[in-house]
Amino acid sequence: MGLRKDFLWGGAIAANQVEGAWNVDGKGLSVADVAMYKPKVDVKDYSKQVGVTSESIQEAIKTDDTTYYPKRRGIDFYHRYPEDMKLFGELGFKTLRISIAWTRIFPTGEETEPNQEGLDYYKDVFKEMHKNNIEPLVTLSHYEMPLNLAVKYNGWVDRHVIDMFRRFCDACFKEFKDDVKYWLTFNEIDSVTRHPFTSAGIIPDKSNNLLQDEYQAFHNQFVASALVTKDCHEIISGSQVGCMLTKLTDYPNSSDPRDVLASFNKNTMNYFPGDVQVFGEYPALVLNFLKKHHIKIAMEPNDLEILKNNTVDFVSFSYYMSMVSSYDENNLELTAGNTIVGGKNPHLETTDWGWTVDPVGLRISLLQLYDRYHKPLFIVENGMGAKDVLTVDKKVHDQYRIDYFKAHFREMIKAVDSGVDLMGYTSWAPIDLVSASTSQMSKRYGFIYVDEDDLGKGTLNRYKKDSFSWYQHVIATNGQDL
Ligand code: BGP
Repeated sequence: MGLRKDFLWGGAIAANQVEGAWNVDGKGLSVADVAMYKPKVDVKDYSKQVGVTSESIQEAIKTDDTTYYPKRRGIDFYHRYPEDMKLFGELGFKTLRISIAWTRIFPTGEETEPNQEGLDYYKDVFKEMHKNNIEPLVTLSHYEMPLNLAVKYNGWVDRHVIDMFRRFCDACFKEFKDDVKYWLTFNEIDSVTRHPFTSAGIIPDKSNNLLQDEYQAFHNQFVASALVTKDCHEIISGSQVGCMLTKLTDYPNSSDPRDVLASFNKNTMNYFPGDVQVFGEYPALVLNFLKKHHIKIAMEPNDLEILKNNTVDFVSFSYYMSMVSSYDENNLELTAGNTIVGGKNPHLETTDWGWTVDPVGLRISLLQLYDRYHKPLFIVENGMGAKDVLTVDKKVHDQYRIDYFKAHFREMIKAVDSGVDLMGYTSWAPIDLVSASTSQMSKRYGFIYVDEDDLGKGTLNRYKKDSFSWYQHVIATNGQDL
């Protein structure tokens, strides 16, 4: 048994966390460009890390600062991608997951013609990938919608955004039809209710009814995802389109049936966006939840048909941690709660950011997803954020990262041996980058160290960590020698 021969080993990054060059070659402002690095916020307080207000956006628009807006500078991948791609080639990557910044192609989202400079940039990135024998896997929307659409329309709450997104995607499909076969529509689509601004451009203080707006945004994204899946299949023959979910595997805190019920409820809400994209319909339990909470989703007459007829080819997901639920005696029903922090699990260690380390949870997740969806799976994010130390001789001894991956790969292979159809694995992230939630550089994930600190100081030089040659060997032996 073991992994398939053409297993797609690689790494995953996102435009807004690596590129920098936030205001060059016609790029417009994206929601990521106004995300602040907040040194005083507790790294374990997720909601405060990603929160924005109308006021904070206006302040951000007025300044050219990159010190406290680190996603504007990234790791300068925009200029250094040939060097980085060579390193990925050296690692033996079969694939690299990147995203295309919508604002490089349509700076405000409302233009009718694409920005040629943006298209040319990605054309060259793909050329560089192919030169290194790396197959691109491209996310169309990874936390970087045009800021203009957030400010003007409250993001995905407004149905007009569907047409604008479709225009952007179609421009990409036409331009890159000979370069890219594998596409993902929305990164971690379930995150709309976790961080509505980053994920869907919803500015919470502009919403009279946030829950209502979030579910409307979900619906509009589902329809958009289905329509661009259809377009992609039509424009690029042989293309494959996947959904992308955050797998937040939840365990009951005890065998008390009420804890089991609470955990079931949590998992049901976590599965819901995947269910819509794979089965092409809303689950009955979620429809009932919406009704009970007086959430009315505005739909066009043929929306449900669009969803039904354009489901995804494969299911991709991120896996970082598992969670634990205990019952709340006042509420044993489904709730919108979609947090990433649950109760403590005494069996598991956590990272410095409070994320549990649970390799068996990856095996469970693979089995659950395959059992539920019967579609090929793709792990497109998994990794460990850590505070690495660069020694004076420019080494990083990250045995803890090797241990983390080793344990996860063992469980991944066991799941495959149980019959799960797994297309590939891309680590998050092969190179240090700006953290999505905390905007820190010091939450490092890479096999490649980037000399840059939280405030943007450093040479930006790249150094191979100990884990670099280890991962290289794992890929070379197709996971047989860990
Ligand atoms: C996922 C995102 C990524 C990424 C990763 C790690 O939610 O898709 O963009 O960054 O998590 O999270 P963080 O950067 O917050 O540590």
